[in-house]
Amino acid sequence: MAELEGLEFGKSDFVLLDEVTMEQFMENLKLRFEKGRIYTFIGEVVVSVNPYREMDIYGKETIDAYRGRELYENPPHLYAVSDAAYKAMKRRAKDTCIVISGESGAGKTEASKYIMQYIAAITNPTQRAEVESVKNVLLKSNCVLEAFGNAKTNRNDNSSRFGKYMDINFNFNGDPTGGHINNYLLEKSRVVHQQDGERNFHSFYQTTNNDRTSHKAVMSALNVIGFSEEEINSIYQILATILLLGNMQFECDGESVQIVGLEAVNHISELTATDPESVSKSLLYRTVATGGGEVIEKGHSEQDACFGRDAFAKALYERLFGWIVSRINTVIEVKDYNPMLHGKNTVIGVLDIYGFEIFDNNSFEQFCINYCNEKLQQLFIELILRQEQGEYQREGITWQHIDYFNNQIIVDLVEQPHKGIISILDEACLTVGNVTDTVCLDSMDTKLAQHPHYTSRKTDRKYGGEGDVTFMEGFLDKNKDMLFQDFKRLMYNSANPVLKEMWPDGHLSITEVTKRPLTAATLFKNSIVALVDKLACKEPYYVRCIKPNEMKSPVLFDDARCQHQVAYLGLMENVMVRRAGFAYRQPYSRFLQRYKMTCEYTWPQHLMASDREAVETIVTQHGFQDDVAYGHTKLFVRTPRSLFTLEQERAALIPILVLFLQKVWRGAL
Ligand code: AD9
Ligand code: MG
Repeated sequence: MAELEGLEFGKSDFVLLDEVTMEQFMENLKLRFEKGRIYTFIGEVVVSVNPYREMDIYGKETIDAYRGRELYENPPHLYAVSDAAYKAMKRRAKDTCIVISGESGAGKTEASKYIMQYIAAITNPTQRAEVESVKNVLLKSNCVLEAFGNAKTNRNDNSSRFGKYMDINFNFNGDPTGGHINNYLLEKSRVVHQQDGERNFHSFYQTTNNDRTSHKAVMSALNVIGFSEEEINSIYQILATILLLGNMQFECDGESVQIVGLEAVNHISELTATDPESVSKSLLYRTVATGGGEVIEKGHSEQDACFGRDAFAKALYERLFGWIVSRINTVIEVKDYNPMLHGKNTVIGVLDIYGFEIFDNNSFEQFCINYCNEKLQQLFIELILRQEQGEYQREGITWQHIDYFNNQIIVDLVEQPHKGIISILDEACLTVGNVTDTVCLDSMDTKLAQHPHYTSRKTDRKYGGEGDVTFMEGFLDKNKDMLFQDFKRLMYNSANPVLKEMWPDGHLSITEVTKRPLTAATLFKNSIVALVDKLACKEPYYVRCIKPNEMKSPVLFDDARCQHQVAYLGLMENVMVRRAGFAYRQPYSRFLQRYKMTCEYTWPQHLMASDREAVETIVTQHGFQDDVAYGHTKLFVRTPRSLFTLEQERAALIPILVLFLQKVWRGAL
């Protein structure tokens, strides 16, 4: 529980609410937002509301105030959790992670950057050059990843269109020695199509006049990270290629399909260091192996050619992005680390991943993103409960079970083998013949009709388009994620080694390609399962971000929108779990230090056998002995009211005490 700020700012920890009701929760959240207090604790979880304005709360002074302090010693802040994660890592050699969640525009990416800046600011006090350089690369990587992975959407001008998990490695001194970035499901469909009012990835505009300043920053970041000139040129050649593909048209002269205007082909061949014939061939034909083992070239229909062109453009971008991430990883990878010599190499992971998304038009991407959030929610519930339970056991206190909605049933609905939505989708994608999105939906309706959390247009006729609807249209294509092999071979045969490196699978000839690649949903599922495993073995810290309104306004608190987020983030459950047993706990020595002045037997000095005994004296004197439990090292308080009494008394005593001390000082007493 945070040290109490004045009550005019609301309660700095939701566990201190008089009653855990949605009404009280919202009232407190709103009051704090209006008073410019954008952070509030739920125990060790930080709830953050996007202020949509610059706040003077991230500077050096604030960093100094939080450095090395305990969570409850300062008002709630991102720095408080960052420091807690850092301390756990440093003092107890624990791998920790900070999971940041919330919907689009809620402030996750900004939070992740403040967290990284904080960690950078408090480490390497002796300014060792090699550590400084690691920190610099870690910080600069954000700028590059945002340029290539973020875009303006209708929800957020700088929306991350990929999920990011970054591990920062530390040596025994607690200084960063390197890191590793995992990226998840880049929304590559954006390369060829954007909804009204949205833009393509920032990178496409940064070479033109409107985004010049960001371009400079990206170039400088690429240089700092260590990208060579050849690599940087290749990046921009690929972007130019994608732009050319975007303008490419096909026409059919009745017999065969042709590319309109061959300059584009020549230009692409120059940019990609391939020959022009191969470029046009891969755009107009596909190589197929017949049943008899014969290899033939089959001309595209105009529709196939457009499909192939778009798939190629998307794949070029996706591979470029993946390559940039892996290139950064080779730079920040921890090298020459010898655990025998250097002690345990510990890690803080920072997860900034897309939150729940519900648009008017929800498609495959939203399905994947929301599935990922269900998985993380599952982990959140499990870990928070487990952590609480662990603490009570360690302290020898009886644990009381509380009920919460276990969303495992939703996770199963999506990922169960054979029966889950992903399996049904995959089955439809692997079936030869004309399986359409509608046929696949029929199959789901049959198989999942009985599931309590499954509804579809067929099983629920009152749907009519309002509410949270996901459209099946395009699902199968996005899941198959097909790219004609010819493009892979074209790129693999490029004379540009950077480009070639991005397409290692292009070395296979058509007869060698036997295995069907895994579908997009299955690949995503596998990566999320791996992510959850990674997080599950770390000590987790959470930042839950809330978007106050849809207008990007610093003054508007949209009650309904906020309440919706509080509900799906499970924040009420979080408060209840935290309060189920004991809302508040503190080591005896610290409790004593704070409240000893409220009891004549402990102030100024207590003469008891132990801190615990002194704490017992304070508790009994204030009459809340029935409201506490004594752990091995900590005092546990069941209801916040008891603590309020103490806090109020302490607040009333401080001015008297100050006066008293001043008098002593001046020799008046
Ligand atoms: V998305 O899921 O990637 O679309 P995020 O990452 O949750 O989303 P982001 O961090 O990008 O949202 O925040 C959106 C915008 O809100 C930023 O560009 C800032 O203009 C604004 N913002 C967010 N957090 C802060 C803050 N702590 N202080 C000031 C903020 N402005
Ligand atoms: Mg973001």
